[in-house]
Amino acid sequence: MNRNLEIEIRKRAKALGFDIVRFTNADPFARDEQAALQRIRDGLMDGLPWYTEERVRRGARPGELLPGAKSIISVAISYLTGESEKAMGQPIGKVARYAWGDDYHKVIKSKLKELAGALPEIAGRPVVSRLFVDDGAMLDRAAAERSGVGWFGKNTNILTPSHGSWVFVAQLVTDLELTPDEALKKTCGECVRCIDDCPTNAIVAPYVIDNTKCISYLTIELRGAIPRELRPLVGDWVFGCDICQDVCPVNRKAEQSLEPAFRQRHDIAAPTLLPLLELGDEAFRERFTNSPIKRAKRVGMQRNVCVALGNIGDAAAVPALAKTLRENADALVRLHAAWALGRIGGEEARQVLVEAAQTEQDSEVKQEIEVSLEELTAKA
Ligand code: B12
Repeated sequence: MNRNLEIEIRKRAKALGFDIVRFTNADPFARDEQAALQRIRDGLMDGLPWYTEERVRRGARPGELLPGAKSIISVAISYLTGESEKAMGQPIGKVARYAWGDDYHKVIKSKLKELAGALPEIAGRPVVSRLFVDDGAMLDRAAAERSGVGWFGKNTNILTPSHGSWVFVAQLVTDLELTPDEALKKTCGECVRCIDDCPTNAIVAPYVIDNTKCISYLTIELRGAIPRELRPLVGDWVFGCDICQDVCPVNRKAEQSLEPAFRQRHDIAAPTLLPLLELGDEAFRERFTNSPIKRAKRVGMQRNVCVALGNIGDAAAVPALAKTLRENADALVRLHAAWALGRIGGEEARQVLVEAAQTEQDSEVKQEIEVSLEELTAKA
């Protein structure tokens, strides 16, 4: 066996653009399996129907994901790329940093494929491997922790000493014997900033997220209505949320990303909101080609835009919201437009709601209009 296997692999992975490269064995992730199963049983992963007990059991056992697995090459790559460029004079929303650039699944998979392709030459024998980044069953953060890529923050994000939590983590499971690195001996100590500052109180205990309250879930994964009581707390986030990372002291000294594919795309990091209400399905797909934002779908994004406009409270949004309430084909979007009009308030918004109450056919939208009107009357 090549005695410099780990050194060579690390060198290749770094040359491909990974910021951190570590190794761990392919033993099961026993603590993480139990924690994830408990989370499902406690209802804290509700709303993610694909996140099943069966998936967790498989994902916690690298040997089931790749028969003959001996080691995991565990990598991280930063997506921290400066501040967002904001247009002036119009309502704008916030997008979580991880979605400012190209779709990270594609970017990272292509790098890991190249790394996998180089392994036989490095090892001097055929190598079996399987890659994972985000969308596979693998418990990505468990591998990142055990290999020493970073430590678990109380917000459940993996914090790296060099790049903070602004990293994607990924793995190449292989049948190579690699000397494992040690897990880091770091913790968040007494710090609870992320817990205190989460507007929806989604971090219900250190290391435990209630998915159903996390703004990231509400704006990306949730397909239905955002619960009424949570809408004001979502603020101006229209895709994902970074609050628990923004307030984290470790992230203050994080190094910047060197990956060109993650640089912010025009009008994505801080999108002007009103034009987004006009997009049809085709235009949405075009605008967000090769962007993680596609996951929210056009309807989900327009729902989020309505909520953000309601929370921003700028009366300049009333005509666009009125048009959305009258014309948008999706009841889910109309319902949130009605809510936003009620939240912005004022005579013009009230008048739009009164008129829509006469014409709206969908019972849930009708009910939202009525509640919003009642609230406006109570406020007056
Ligand atoms: C489902 C999911 C979500 C869900 C649920 C989040 C969650 N906390 O599980 C939602 C949609 C809300 C979400 C949001 C986000 N996500 Co997400 N998500 C995932 C996914 C697909 C699975 C995560 C999972 O298994 N959760 C199950 C729970 C049980 O795991 P956990 O929360 O990590 O909890 C662990 C700890 O509690 C630990 N533990 C238990 N007890 C104890 C005790 C101690 C003392 C310690 C130290 C640890 C510990 O064990 C648990 C299991 O490992 C992974 C990709 C993957 N395949 O793994 C990406 C992933 C976790 N997401 C990622 C990202 C970037 C995000 C967001 C930052 C995006 C955004 N800006 O909006 C937010 C962050 C929200 C947050 N604070 O977690 C990255 C995180 C990278 C990192 N640095 O950690 C991942 C790893 C994708 C990737 N490959 O890069 N996500």
